[in-house]
Amino acid sequence: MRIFRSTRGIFVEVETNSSKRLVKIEESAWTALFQSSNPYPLLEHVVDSSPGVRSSDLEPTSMLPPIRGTQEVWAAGVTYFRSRDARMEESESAGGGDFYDRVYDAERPELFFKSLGHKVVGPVSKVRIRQDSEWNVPEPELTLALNAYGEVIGYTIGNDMSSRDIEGENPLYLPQAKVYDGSCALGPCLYIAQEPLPQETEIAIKIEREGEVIFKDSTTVSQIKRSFEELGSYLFRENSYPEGCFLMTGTGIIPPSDFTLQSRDVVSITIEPIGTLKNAVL
Ligand code: DO4
Ligand code: MG
Repeated sequence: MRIFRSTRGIFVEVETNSSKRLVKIEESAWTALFQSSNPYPLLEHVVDSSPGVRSSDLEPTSMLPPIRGTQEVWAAGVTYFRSRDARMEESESAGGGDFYDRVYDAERPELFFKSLGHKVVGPVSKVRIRQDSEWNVPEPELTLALNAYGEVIGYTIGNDMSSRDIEGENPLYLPQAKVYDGSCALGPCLYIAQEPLPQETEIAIKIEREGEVIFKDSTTVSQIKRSFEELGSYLFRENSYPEGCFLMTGTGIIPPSDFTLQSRDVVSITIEPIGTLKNAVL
C-alpha cells in the first residue's frame, strides 16, 4: 500500500483487483507504523477503521515528502561499483581515490547524515544546486524506511543531490557537498509491502532540459553490494531513532563527468511500485 502525506492529511491508496480507493488516516498511525515490526497488517487494520475519501482530496499540488519533520534521513555511500569508480576518479588529484576503493570492500559501510525531515523536499517542490559549486548531479536512490528497531518496514525514492567538485576536492568536504537546503528529496509516497522488494527492481532516472531528455539510465537493486539488514544494523549501532528513520541506499547511476545540472532541469526517478519522484531544479 502507498501512503501519501499532504497538506490535507495522510492518505493510503488501497488497491483491490483493478480499482484503487483512498483512505484518510490519523497522524498517530504514521508513528505507530514506525514502532511496529509488522506494519502491513497494522495498516490493513487502520485502513478498515478509517473513512474513505474522494481521490480529489489528495491534490497533487498539496503533496508533502513522506516523512515527519522530526525524523532523520541518513545515506549510505559507495554501495555500487559505479559509485566507487566515479568517486575515485573525481578525487584522484586530492589523493582521496584510495578511500573509496577501501570503503567499497570494508566491513563497515560509509553512512552519513543527510537531512532532518523538516528540510526534505517533497514531490512538488524544487531541489537546489549550491551557488558555490560548478559540478552538480542528482543521485537516484532506493530509500529504506526503518522502524524504531532498525527493521525495514517500507520504501520510498530519494534524490541525494551532490556537488561533485566540492566532494572531489577533499573527502573531508563531504558534508558540504551533500547537506544544504534543497539537497534531499523524498517521495512520492511511503510504500509498505507485504514482501521485500525483489532484487530485479529497477531504479531509473531521466533528466530533462527545456523539454528534451538529456540523460537517462537505470540499474537494479541486485547491483547493491550490501544487504539492507547490514546497512540498517550499522545505522542503529550507538544511535537510536524512536520514531524510526530513512536510509538512502546509495547510487548506482552517475552521469558522465562532463555533465552538470542546471537551474530548471527536471529530474525524474522511477522505482515501481513506489512511483516517480519528479523535481525541478530551482
Ligand atoms: O562518498 C561519497 C558519497 C557516496 C554516495 O552518496 C553514494 O554512493 O551514493
Ligand atoms: Mg548518494
